[in-house]
Amino acid sequence: MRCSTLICILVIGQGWATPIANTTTEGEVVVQGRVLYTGSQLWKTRNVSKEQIKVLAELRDENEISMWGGNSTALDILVKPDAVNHVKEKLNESGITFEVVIEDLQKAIDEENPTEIELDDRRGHRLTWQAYHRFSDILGYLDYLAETYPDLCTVQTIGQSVQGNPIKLLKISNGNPGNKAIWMDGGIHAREWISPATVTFIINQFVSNFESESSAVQNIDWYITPVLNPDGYEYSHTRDRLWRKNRKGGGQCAGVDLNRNFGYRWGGRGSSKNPCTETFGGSGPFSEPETSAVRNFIQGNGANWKAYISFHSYGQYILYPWGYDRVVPPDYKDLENVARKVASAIRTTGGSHYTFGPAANTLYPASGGSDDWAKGSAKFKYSYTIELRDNGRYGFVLPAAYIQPTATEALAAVRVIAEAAAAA
Ligand code: 0X9
Ligand code: ZN
Repeated sequence: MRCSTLICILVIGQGWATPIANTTTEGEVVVQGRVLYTGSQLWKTRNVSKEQIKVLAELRDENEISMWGGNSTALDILVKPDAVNHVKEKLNESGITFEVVIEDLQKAIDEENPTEIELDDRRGHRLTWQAYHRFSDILGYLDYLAETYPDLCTVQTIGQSVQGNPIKLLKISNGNPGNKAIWMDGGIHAREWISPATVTFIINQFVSNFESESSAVQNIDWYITPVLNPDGYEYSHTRDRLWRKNRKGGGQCAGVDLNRNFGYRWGGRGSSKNPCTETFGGSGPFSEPETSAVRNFIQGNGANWKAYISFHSYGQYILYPWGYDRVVPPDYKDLENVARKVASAIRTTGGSHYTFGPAANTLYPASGGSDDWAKGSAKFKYSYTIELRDNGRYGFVLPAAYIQPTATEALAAVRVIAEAAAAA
């Protein structure tokens, strides 16, 4: 940190050295070990039929596009620079309507995160909610909390990632023995930077204004892991902004999708056996240290678990089980009612529209998710995946200026879930 008397400049990014260009087998340009997305475009397609989806799937298999988010009503695709003309032809030929949302993804990436921010006389930690921070800043913040609020906050390491990074868990508790418990995690998917930023924002609000929170919030034991996939998170900062999985293995086909690795109906629809794909579920349920750390902690801890919340991005959804297929649990009405209240609290707080519903029906079937395991195996009454902003204007590359508005809405969401948990 560079400091004058009152103002500190926090340097967040890393410097650039002389560029040496390389190309991956995927056709991406790598400069100084960093994947560049110069000329890649984000397109939004509309109302894609089952037949038209096949065209997109072919283009994906030929490595001309990759799927980002949304569902068939509005599906976002990333078009590789060399494929722009061919994909345009293909889409026109098959009657798929689309609009270009980001002309040059690398430019959007370069503008997403300020590298220097000014801070007023800050002591004790480097975390802000004006920029996306590196894993070390987030860890430093958790340690700062444990030191500064020893009666309220404790930090423990519940496991180690594939590359040996600590999976840290913050417990916020007033120590009341009758408390119910809520689990929150962020950063299961590396590139969804808004997720850890939102989780730490919620932590900050709870801890620094604990007395002004509702009695429901105060009388819950909060167990919070802001970055469940630290290796992937760091990799998305230093090497490839669009990295999703953990960093198991190496080379072109590294990584397991941690949200396909949880052990409830593992290996079913929407998860892949091919390590080279984005949705590889791993060699077996809980094969990964990051997911097994969650299972071991939750199963061994004996807390009175009531709600499980996983933060992801993007698309603005409140999803509840099941995700593995288009079916719902017997008490889905309870989950639906809370989800409706969550959506309305978000709307009132920040104006954003969040769609709610069972995950497989609302988004797509995908097995091995944390939400399904929490509901199906660990028997949490309420289990949600919250897909944060936005709706595909920036997608994963959401500018840092949106952290505070997004997280303020999410805080309202969590308060609603706390009320439901307290009453459960
Ligand atoms: O596909 C996912 O893992 C989640 N979407 S994301 O764009 N963040 O990757 C949705 C998961 C919903 N839950 C289940 N399918 N279980
Ligand atoms: Zn995700």
